[in-house]
Amino acid sequence: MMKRYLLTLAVAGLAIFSACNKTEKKIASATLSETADNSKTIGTAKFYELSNGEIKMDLEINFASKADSNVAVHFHEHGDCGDMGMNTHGHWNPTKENHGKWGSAAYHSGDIGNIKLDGKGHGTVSVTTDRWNVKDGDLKGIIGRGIIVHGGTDDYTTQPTGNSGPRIGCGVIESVK
Ligand SMILES: [Cu+2]
Ligand SMILES: [Zn+2]
Repeated sequence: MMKRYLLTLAVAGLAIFSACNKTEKKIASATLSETADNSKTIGTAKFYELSNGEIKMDLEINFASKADSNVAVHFHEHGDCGDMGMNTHGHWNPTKENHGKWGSAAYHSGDIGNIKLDGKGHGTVSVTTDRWNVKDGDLKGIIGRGIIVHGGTDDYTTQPTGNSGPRIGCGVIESVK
């Protein structure tokens, strides 16, 4: 009797879980590679549109040579990873704010910030925001932006970059059809 009750609970839980998932639609993604060797993938970013119009990003990094350290992540203006990531130019800044910590009084719309990597170089972050969309030519449009992984720690203060160190990883946000 108890077993059956638990099973019913589990099935109900699954149903609720999948119902929630249906409100998320995958709309964009980026594959991040080492700037020094773009055949080496060091992470992925997946973007989902929520039913309320906000965008959620799940970012995962696997960068063994950066184990037990912080890496700083930002969206940069251009989706060109050439010249060791320099072709992405500066931080994407559609709202003309200062560089800063995500969620603070002022920050760029792609200031994801520092991600702690574990002993294997693995780290994740999820961000949900109304600062992004996937509309062509829109001020908030993220398609075609670069994502840069830096080798240092973002101090969230130095303008306009956070003094985040060299550009060691890079990817381009592409729409998913
Ligand atoms: Cu950056
Ligand atoms: Zn910034």
